[in-house]
Amino acid sequence: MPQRVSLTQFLVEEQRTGRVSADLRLLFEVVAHAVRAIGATVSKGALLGVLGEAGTENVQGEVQKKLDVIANEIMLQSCEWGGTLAAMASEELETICHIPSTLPRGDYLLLFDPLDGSSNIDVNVTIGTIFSVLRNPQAKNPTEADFLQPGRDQVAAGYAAYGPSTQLVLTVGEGVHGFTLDREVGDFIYTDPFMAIPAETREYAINASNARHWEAPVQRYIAELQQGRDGPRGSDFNMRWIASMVADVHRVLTRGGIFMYPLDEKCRAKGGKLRLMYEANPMAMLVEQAGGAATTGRSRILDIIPEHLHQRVPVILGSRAEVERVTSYHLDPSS
Ligand code: AHM
Ligand code: MG
Repeated sequence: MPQRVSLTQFLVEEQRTGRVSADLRLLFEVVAHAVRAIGATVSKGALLGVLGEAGTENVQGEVQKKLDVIANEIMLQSCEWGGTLAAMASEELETICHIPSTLPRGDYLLLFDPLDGSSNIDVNVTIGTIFSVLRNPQAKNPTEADFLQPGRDQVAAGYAAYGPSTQLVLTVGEGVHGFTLDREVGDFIYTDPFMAIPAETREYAINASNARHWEAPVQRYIAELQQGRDGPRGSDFNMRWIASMVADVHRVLTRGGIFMYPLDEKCRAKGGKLRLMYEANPMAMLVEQAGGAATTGRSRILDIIPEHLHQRVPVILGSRAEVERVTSYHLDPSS
């Protein structure tokens, strides 16, 4: 029987090589504990009465599902006591959340989307948790401004996918590593070392119902793909859209492809659909670490200097050659 390496063993070995600090190791353990708890709640669904709407709206005016609220509470409560964090920020909270003064504080900032893909909760389709780790740039109480660091400065990033299996995927800037939850044992097992996005792809993901709102470069790119072997690409492409960024990005990391939530007329006033700090940045770090690329169509996501905690950005990520092609169409004035 092949030797099974648990997340704990993986992290201890990473700490020994110096790639992961003791505090970061503990932070990963704490996040893993939280996502196990969220995954267990998600998997019970209607049996726990956790489906449906919570009857509230979040700071961004979006209707909250019960599981959005529950997952947010689990992340906050699970992560505050570890002693490695100075503050947290969440999609579901208007502003940052300090670690209570009764608890020890650490040097890291944690940002998360506690339950990504909320529209899929009630239909039993894969959803996830996305997180990003930054350094607290000052010794005292961090402010919201301290969170506004470009994605290239992330210390770590990752996500959990609650699908047929629960998977945890993370990076500390030295490759992307995937773990699968052994539910009976309760351990994440190292199943996907050094995940790499295949360079060649024939698969794309975009919400095609927004087609009439897209900008010309996106219209051109998708039209070329849809012409298949009769068009300029000379090859047939397949389309997938799960409407859970975690699930769509997980597929891209696993078998390649391109994922796009571009700027369009519908979301232009907000700057995009997806949030920079706890959706685009962590996914961009993972994708780049897996050999892919991530841009807004015009510039590298990880180089954006954030202006707001809940800032939105266009997102185009995945197999490098495809992302570069879409980006070149955006930069080509004739497109
Ligand atoms: P959420 O964090 O509120 O769930 O919103 C983000 C989700 C992404 O997971 C997904 O890619 C996108 O929104 C789906 O958008 P659409 O409803 O336009 O398909
Ligand atoms: Mg989300």
